[in-house]
Amino acid sequence: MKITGVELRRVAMPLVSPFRTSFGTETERDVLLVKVVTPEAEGWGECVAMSGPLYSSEYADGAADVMRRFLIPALAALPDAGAHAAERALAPFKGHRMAKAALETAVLDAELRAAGTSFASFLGASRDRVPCGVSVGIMDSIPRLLDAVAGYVDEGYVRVKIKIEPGWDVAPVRALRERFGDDLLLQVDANAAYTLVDAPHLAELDAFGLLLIEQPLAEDDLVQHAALAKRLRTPLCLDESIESARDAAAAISLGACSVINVKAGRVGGYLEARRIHDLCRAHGVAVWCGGMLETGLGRAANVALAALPGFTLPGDTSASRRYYATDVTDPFVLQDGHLPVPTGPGLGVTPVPEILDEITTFREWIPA
Ligand code: NPQ
Ligand code: MG
Repeated sequence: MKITGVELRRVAMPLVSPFRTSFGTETERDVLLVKVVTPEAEGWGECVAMSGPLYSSEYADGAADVMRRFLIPALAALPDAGAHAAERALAPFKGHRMAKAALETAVLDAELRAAGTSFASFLGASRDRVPCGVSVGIMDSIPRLLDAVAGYVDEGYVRVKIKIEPGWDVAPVRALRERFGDDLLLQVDANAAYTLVDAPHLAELDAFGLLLIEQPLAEDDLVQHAALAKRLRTPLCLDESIESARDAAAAISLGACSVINVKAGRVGGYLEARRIHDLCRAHGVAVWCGGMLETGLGRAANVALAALPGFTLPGDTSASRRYYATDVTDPFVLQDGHLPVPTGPGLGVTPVPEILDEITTFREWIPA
């Protein structure tokens, strides 16, 4: 499979409601999509970088730049560009994992479409549907949070995660327990908003039977996460800190976490994401599939990944309408709290051309 060229596309997708985290408020998803063209098939990838470097150091314009200057030329030089060859060709370039993941995913999609194999079957999925959780942003008040969560529970979500930050943590969790009871699967995500000084305060969350607390401390501090984990009964989950299978191995050895949020974009692609799954499964560390407000393209790949046997906790694999009134693909619709794993070749979904064109803000063709 020789690459003919790559199309970069920026699309603007308004969110159905603002999404506030400890690092900011998003009202629109500004996404970079890539399409890899080969004589046999086309493949799609979605770059999960935000428009600004707030969740991680990567950002959409930076990802597009490193793709066009370095990553796409390296792929274009390959005589036979499968996903494994693509991963090897991109490895010499440091960092830029979200940019690499988007390209590797597009190459894999093209490869699998040509072979008639689905992402799920390529990755080793063991289920045909996955249970879905929902990530709920920081709200202006507790009544608003309770209303929002009630809506999601009514829709059927099997697990709720709320974003927390200093000043919005124990009280909202207590209110959720009072309103929805102890049976609601509930977890919290701090996106690195605390320091180890907050350990006694975070330990107050132990009273509420949370599934886990996600990324309480800085992304580059496994040692302090290990110290914090010893002081909490709530299982500690890492997100931003885990950028590779090597990071996951280090975190497990250090006792920095007992759960890992796997996001293929954050770790450089679905091949590395699967390695983290395999490593965690061997160590009895639970994994679940995170989300980055993906369009239907990224969502399809996430749902396939979440169908692997080691994904024992519900993921942030929400339905399209959690974020978007109109998705670029046929929407993912929740059925009894689950999403169906796509079965068609590759991602099993394609962008609807008219919708894609309508939301495109920038388009560039890079010939190989
Ligand atoms: C997390 N995702 O687990 C991330 C953070 C996040 C579903 O909670 C635009 C693009 C806005 C990516 C907001 C969820 C985002 C984003 C939050 C990612 O930490
Ligand atoms: Mg997170």
